Amino acid sequence: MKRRNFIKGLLYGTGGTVAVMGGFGTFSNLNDLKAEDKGKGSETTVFSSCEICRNQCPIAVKVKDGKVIKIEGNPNDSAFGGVICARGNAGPSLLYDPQRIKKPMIRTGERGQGKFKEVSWDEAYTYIADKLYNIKDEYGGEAIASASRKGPHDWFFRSIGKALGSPNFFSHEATCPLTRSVGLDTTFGGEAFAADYGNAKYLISIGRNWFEGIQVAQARAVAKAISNGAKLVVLDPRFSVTASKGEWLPIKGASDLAFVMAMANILITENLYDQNFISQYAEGFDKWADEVKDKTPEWAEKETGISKDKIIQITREFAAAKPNAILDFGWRTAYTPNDYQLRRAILIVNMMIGNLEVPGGYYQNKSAAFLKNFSDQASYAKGLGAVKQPNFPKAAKGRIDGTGVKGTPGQLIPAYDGAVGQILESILTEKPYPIKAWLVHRFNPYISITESAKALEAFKKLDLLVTCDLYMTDTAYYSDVVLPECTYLERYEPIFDMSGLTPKYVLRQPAVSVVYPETKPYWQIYKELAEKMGLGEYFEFKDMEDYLTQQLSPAGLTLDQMKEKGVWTPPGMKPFYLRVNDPKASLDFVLATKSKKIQIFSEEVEEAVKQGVPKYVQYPQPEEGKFRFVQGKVAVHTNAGTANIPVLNELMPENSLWMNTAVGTKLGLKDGDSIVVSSGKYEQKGKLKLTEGVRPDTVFCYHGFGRISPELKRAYGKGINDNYLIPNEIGVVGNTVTSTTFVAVRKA
Ligand SMILES: Nc1nc2c(c(=O)[nH]1)N[C@H]1C(S)=C(S)[C@@H](COP(=O)(O)OP(=O)(O)OC[C@H]3O[C@@H](n4cnc5c(=O)[nH]c(N)nc54)[C@H](O)[C@@H]3O)O[C@H]1N2
Ligand SMILES: Nc1nc2c(c(=O)[nH]1)N[C@H]1C(S)=C(S)[C@@H](COP(=O)(O)OP(=O)(O)OC[C@H]3O[C@@H](n4cnc5c(=O)[nH]c(N)nc54)[C@H](O)[C@@H]3O)O[C@H]1N2
Ligand code: SF4
Ligand SMILES: [Mo]
Repeated sequence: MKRRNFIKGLLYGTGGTVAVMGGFGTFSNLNDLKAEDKGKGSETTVFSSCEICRNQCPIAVKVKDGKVIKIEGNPNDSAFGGVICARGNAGPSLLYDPQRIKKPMIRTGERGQGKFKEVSWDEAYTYIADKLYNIKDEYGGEAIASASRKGPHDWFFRSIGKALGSPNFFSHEATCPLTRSVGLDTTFGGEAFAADYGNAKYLISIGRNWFEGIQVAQARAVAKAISNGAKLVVLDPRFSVTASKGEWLPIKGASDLAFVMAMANILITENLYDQNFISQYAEGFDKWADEVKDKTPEWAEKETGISKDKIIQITREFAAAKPNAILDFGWRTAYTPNDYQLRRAILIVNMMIGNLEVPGGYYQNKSAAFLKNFSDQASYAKGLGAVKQPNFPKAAKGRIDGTGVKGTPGQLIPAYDGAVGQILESILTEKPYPIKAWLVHRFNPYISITESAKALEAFKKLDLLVTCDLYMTDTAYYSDVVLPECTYLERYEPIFDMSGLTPKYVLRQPAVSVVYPETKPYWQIYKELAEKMGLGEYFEFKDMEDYLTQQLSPAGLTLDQMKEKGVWTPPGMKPFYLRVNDPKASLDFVLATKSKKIQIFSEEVEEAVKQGVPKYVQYPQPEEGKFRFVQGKVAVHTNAGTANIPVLNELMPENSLWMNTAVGTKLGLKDGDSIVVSSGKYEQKGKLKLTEGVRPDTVFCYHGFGRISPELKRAYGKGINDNYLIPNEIGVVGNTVTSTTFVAVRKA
């Protein structure tokens, strides 16, 4: 394969052919599959969805002689336009990678020594079942924690711990968009909101990097807005690909709230905000106006490093484009401890230009359940059903992270997600009580949660660590039991609700039989484990076709119908914005707060953290010789998930530390130097990249490198693990905190 051709096909192309690297395993119908030998002898297309990241973009998988030869975007979905991203092309490279884990394994040596024996599934289940029941008997079911990347697997995966009486479930969200979710919840009364980038005339990003932190439909929508003449402004301490498409404002890290509050100040003093919108739909505006009274552009210039004239200019332009302008609410929103206040402030400034439920603004996702409220839309409301589960036993104790406790910050944390960083703390301190077992699915706490060394210490203290993954990840390497899943190209999954301006359902189905005969889909793994443990009653379905039928039939849809196009939206339905024809339309069904108003002042937030409107918190700036350390995504890798996938590893085998050229030169450092980056307690070795594209007081690296599992033979030992350097600070709403650590850099 020529690397250039591969790259050419990647981003906005039609999906280049990815050469399949590595050998083929034996095919078998052991598992998921009645997809038998789709496409034997001839080329066929199977519509499914990608999982190289959790966006689940719709795909068209080209299969020839029972093998995946190419993946393209599913042309049946206009928002995606038949396009996938660079990483999505790498599906076959993952599928046929001989370095995937192929059999269940049980640890035989010391933890972290990497000694395992291959076992049968039955032995693996028996081992886990015995350990879990012993731990439950000795410490109570609450000593079992479960953590996964949020997704459809949760329903199956979480059933094990729940059935044993544990309240301790965690998604990865605290490391990702949790502060945004809390911001949305406390301001609008729900999380299911999105931005209509494609129709915006003005876009301001606060770190949101659409062209490297990719979701294909969003990247296309932003690109469309720009090509239609929208202005893009990007606040980021480093020059991202997105910044290169607009005006880059290299803001001081952790100071964004000052910029946003100054925008509010200007909108008020220059009378540029939408008073009608605010008085009809919002409450608590006076308290906010009071709070931002002294947040002048002059003040914000000192905090952010962006000139007052620039802040005024941007705010005026933003207001002039109202209501078709978006101050973006971010995605990975874990910069500072109080990040959720930044997210609330962003939402409030948006509401000051009245951009809710209009094209080019924010909107509530139009799910079937939502549409039922509107007589002219109800015919499109085809809601999915769910497989029923009996009630789980009530947990004897509260959660370790205090989620749900009234009058504390825990009150604000969604119980579904929790504060995943707390698991490390509770294992080590045994407070509020010990955690003895950790079940991990599709998640790599070593790389993904802050303070990797603490994760290793915590792993060592556990009685049971189980990891289900595709690879022998760093966390798997320290586990007692490793469970090999088959890939997304080899399995069914529940229907994915991707509703936006219309309802949308996306199918995942196997394109080929399992490549490695002893790998299984998660639904089967957890169903079989539950049955082994005498908990089969929680898995009331025969197989995934049965599960999908139970899901689809209430919507009047069939599995065959879903297979035809891979995606479904109600035929004939137009994008639904509530205020497009009537700017005074009721938003009673959009705003699920008690008062049915936008809570600029939130009583709930006041009760939980004594800050009913967002207040400014000033974070320290790095002293001479130190740098603020920030991180982010790169277009050709997903988080901690792809560093070892052959073609993606070939494209980018490691990261480097970005430092401002003038500063580096002054320190006697050269581009490409081997360096040590130190946060005091912890150090990482890596390579230096000198660039104009980062503030002089900041260093940056791409996330997901510096892997310690020798079984990741391509990625092992390469690059810098950002989370090795960052302390495991738990933010106000349970979030991790990744932009307030300072580091020093020296030649290795
Ligand atoms: N190619 C690719 N696409 C992905 C992913 C991936 O791994 N790879 N991951 C997916 C996931 S899980 C997510 S959450 C999204 C993430 O999408 P984004 O949130 O857009 O991406 P990040 O790269 O995490 O963060 C964006 C930027 O924040 C900047 N930044 C850091 N600290 C600060 C600060 O204090 N202030 C400001 N203004 N900027 C700061 C960083 O320099 C970085 O450029 O992308 C998704 N899409
Ligand atoms: N310092 C710092 N920390 C960060 C970030 C940062 O920018 N800076 N980014 C944060 C963000 S936004 C996120 S979302 C998290 C991501 O954290 P994670 O959710 O841990 O990362 P992922 O890359 O999504 O992959 C997790 C694991 O899932 C496995 N996997 C992939 N597909 C499958 C499958 O089909 N089945 C199974 N069983 N496993 C599978 C992969 O092999 C990988 O080991 O990290 C966060 N941590
Ligand atoms: S954004 Fe890329 S990697 Fe993620 S699901 Fe979509 S095509 Fe796959
Ligand atoms: Mo994320």
